[in-house]
Amino acid sequence: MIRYLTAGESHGPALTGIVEGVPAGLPITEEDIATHLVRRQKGYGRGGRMAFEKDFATISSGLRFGKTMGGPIAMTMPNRAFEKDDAGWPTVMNKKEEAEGIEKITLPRPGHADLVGVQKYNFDDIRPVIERSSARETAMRVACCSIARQFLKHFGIEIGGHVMRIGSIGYESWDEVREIADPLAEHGAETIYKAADKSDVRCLDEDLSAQMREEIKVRRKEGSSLGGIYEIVITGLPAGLGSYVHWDRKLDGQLAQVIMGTQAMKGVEIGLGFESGHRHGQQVHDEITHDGNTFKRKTNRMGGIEGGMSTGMPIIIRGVMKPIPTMLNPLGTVDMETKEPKETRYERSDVCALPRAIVVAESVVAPVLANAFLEKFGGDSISEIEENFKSARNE
Ligand code: EPS
Repeated sequence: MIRYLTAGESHGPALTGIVEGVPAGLPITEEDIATHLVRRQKGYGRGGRMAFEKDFATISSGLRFGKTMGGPIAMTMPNRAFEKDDAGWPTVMNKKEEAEGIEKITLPRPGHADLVGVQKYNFDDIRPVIERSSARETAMRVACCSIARQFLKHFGIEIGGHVMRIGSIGYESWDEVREIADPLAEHGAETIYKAADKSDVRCLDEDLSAQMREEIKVRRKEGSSLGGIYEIVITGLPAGLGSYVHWDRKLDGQLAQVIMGTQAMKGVEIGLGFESGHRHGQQVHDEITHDGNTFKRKTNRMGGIEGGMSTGMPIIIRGVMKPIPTMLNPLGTVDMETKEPKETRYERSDVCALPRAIVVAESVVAPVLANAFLEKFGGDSISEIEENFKSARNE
């Protein structure tokens, strides 16, 4: 089973990652990983930092002659901000000595991990909370998950996401989204992300993209921020991954956890999701058909999962991201030291991180899907898994 850990602070010297459980013989290059790292850095609404970070994960173990060896894969990625910013991070984030005159941050931002983080870990300064709760960590998460993504791709399983809504601008209905996304998904879900990447807000609809950009511009001027809703589609997954027999083996439950485990996410749904509660049964369930070769569904409102198992139809996951809590226009808070009411202070931040966060969401589902696949067809090497997969399909 594939698992991974990341380490690192937003303004520390580097991020580190270890991926364990990847079968031997999987072709991987640092450039494959960089594809999604570069994508994660792009998008309208980002702040100043992405202008100088050049995310690239250097692999220091686990590969030989371009292929995995079955052992842990270790990666490092420097934070350019550590040296480049004039904030003096080597002093502020010094691992040994405390310097004189380092300003304590004592004004927690509503909606951020700030206040509960200091309460939990008994700090008198928000800095350590900011550093690890920051979405900077997602750079290494994307790198780690890209390896699982590469594994899936090897077996024809593709992942692609697009933005559905930013603030008040977005599609009106499920059908409207299906009309634009489903024809692309027929060519594999990567077609979706490649089409979405043509828009700097990662929306498949040109008119909506222009309106979303405008909405971000307006909120930036007002000193506010924006979140939104996105959709991740997965194609090529065979039927029967996951299980109904225990709660923790349900594929939808496992997918929901990794989406909710991503910074700033406040909700997740599979397929029609919450809208199923507004409709009656005839309008929700997907009629079963058979094309002479395999079972299909006439529609895919269940989002490719029934009973916690993949149906063989594309998996459709939607997530909602809250607006970033760091805003130029302040909100009311309390100074942790004096307990006096104050206004939040501003730090450099993105206005809308959704077009970037979508790459993180595409990435985090990959190890879950890879593990569901390995559970059924698993082996220690890619060739062994290929054999298992072929024989399960009677090839
Ligand atoms: C983040 C704040 C910003 C973002 C950062 C996440 O960083 P800074 O405070 O240095 O400007 O740019 O995101 C990244 C650095 C990244 O790579 O995604 C935060 O507070 O979460």
